[in-house]
Amino acid sequence: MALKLYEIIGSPPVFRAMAALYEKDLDFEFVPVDFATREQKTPRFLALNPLGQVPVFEDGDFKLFESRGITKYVAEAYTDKGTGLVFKDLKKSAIQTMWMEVEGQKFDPTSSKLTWELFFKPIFGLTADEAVVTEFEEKLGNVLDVYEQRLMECNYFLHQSSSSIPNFSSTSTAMAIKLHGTVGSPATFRALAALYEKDLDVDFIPVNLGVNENKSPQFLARNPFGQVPVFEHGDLQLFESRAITKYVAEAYADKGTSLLSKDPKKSAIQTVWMEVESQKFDPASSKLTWELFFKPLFGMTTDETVVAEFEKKLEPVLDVYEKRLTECKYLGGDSFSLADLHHLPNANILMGTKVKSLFDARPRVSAWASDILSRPAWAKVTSMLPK
Ligand SMILES: N[C@@H](CCC(=O)N[C@@H](CS)C(=O)NCC(=O)O)C(=O)O
Repeated sequence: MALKLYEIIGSPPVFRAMAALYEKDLDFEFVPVDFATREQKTPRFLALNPLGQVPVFEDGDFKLFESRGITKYVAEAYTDKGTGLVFKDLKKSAIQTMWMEVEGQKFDPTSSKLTWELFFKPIFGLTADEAVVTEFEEKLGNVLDVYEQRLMECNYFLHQSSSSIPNFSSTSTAMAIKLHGTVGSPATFRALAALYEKDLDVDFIPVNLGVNENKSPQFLARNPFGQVPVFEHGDLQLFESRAITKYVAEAYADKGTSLLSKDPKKSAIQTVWMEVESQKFDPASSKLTWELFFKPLFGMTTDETVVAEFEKKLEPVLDVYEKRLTECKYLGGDSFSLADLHHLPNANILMGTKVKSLFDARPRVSAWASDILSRPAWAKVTSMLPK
């Protein structure tokens, strides 16, 4: 079947998708997209990717966007070809997902800023902003410190031949589940939402961020980034909320609400929209929750310029959602899935701020938000908040 990659050479996300295709030794056709004439914003291209970005991947009549959605599909659809890129074992795969989340949430935002300042700006005749470079070099340095420590434990983030891969005992799904977290933390609430959708009993261990309990040596041993939540299930320990939700969805596939489809193509589409949440919705909505909710809570002053800037970034994302929700009831397809669930913490906070008007202005987005926010599992999560 013909494989096609819509691309512009030099784009990091295109190179990410190409790297996976080449690791899998797959023949594919390049379809160049002419950025000079803004071909990526034409109706024909927007029908392939409503975000108007490359890469887009076609496997016959199956179409995907978001580079990490593409690499994951390629790795899973062509498991027996070329390099093995993902583990089938549930727990090993969970550890891999956790480090993939670290790349998406921590390495990419900092390294992309630096590639823009130090590589792309000079190419376009623009001047690098040294203050931004210094700020993001420091942030990247912190991530690379964690990588340095991790790479002392294994050759790659998780390598088959490494002796340090835990030989996971066959944890019974009935074993106690622990979640170290903080009430009100969006990431903690995201993990809890998945656990409650699955109707699971959780031993919740509160972590006091106010006294920096998350930076204690004991906590850093569980999550070197010193952040909540951390999940424990038998000998498996995970951080990064979206890695936790994915493990919970897969380990308890047949319990409670189904959160990920077992059909490979449907699950690939859900992954695409999970990536859209992580790469587009989360960066804008997290800035807005910080300015409009957390800052006032901590006695700090909201910066209205930042609010205006990030409202402008959130709007086109919500426009894409509005259109998507004309095609199906939920973002990932016709049923509720992790693609919707991952939005809950920030959407819930924003509904109590002036940003609610951006949701209200889009009827389908507004109906979708009310629908997902009224789920009993989410009500159970928010009932933990002080009254
Ligand atoms: N990408 C991470 C983000 C985790 C995160 O930002 N946690 C916050 C609370 S919502 C935290 O622990 N902050 C304390 C800190 O960074 O020192 C995830 O999804 O788990």
